[in-house]
Amino acid sequence: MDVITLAERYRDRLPLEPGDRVVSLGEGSTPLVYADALSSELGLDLWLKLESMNPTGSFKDRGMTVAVSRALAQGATAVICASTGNTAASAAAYAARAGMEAAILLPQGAVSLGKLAQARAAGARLLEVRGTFDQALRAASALAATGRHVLVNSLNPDRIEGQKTAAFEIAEGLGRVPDALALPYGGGGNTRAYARGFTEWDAGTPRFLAGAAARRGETLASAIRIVDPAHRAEAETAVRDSGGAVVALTDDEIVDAWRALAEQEGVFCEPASAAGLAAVRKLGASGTVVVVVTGHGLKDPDAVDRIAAPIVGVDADADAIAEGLA
Ligand code: AN7
Repeated sequence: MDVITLAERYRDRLPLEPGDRVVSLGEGSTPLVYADALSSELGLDLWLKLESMNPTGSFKDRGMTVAVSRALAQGATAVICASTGNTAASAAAYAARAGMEAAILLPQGAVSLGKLAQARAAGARLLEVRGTFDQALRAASALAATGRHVLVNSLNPDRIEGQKTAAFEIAEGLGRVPDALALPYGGGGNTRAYARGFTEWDAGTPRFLAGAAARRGETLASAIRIVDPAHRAEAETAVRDSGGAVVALTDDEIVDAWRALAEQEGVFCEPASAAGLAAVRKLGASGTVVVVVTGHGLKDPDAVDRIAAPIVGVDADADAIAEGLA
């Protein structure tokens, strides 16, 4: 038995041809879990869509299965992306599975440990660009335009097509479209993907709460350290049309939400992934609310020093241990 791919579940809604080889790692079908403690705290019905449970630990895999499958079908032998880390980890894994090369441009000193480890392990060509993510993305697009590499950033429309399937799963899982949907807003590709997904599902659209870093260029949430969102116009129009809002968040607000997810719900995500919850807490919402948890906590172990208590050393002795626990 092979894995059930997104392409099989949503075959009629994705741009894949019947004969195409689908490059899949079993992405999608992620858990939608009820958040008891946070629901009580906020006075609403809060659900968490754990996109952190995708094969490489982030929502990017939904888009990457489609983008890499299409690149393969078109005869490409190499993909390229610029990335704050999760696109890199995903592109590296799916390219490896497809037998393709992956070239990855990283903003200097700005990608967390786990994501780098994933991309390196898959054998991707990693280049650290002396510059920001925004500069690296422009360079990746320019190189892709010369022909050998297919760009697998979300400027590639196949990425958005794949990512829209998360909206389908949420509507199916709840048996209805939620009243609000909150998620992090970096480049805006994912916001756009959810908007498209709910539009195609054709049963109403939730209010979108898009949590962005107030200080985009400096936030500790390195995944969304993006100054100039590639999808700003479309993403913000979709948010506005839904009656929702873009919510500018301080790092303290993001860290508080991140701690609440881990300590109150047992959901360990990377800091950027808490921006959806932070947006709900800041702006308020009502009814049935889905918070999208976009990436796994193990991606960014260094960040844990910001929330967790230090580890205490003890002798292997019951009295000393009891004292250590006091
Ligand atoms: C965990 O990997 O841009 O608003 O290069 O890794 O669609 O950009 C990652 C973005 C949210 C923002 N949560 O999504 C990349 C990259 C996590 C992320 C976002 C990202 P978009």
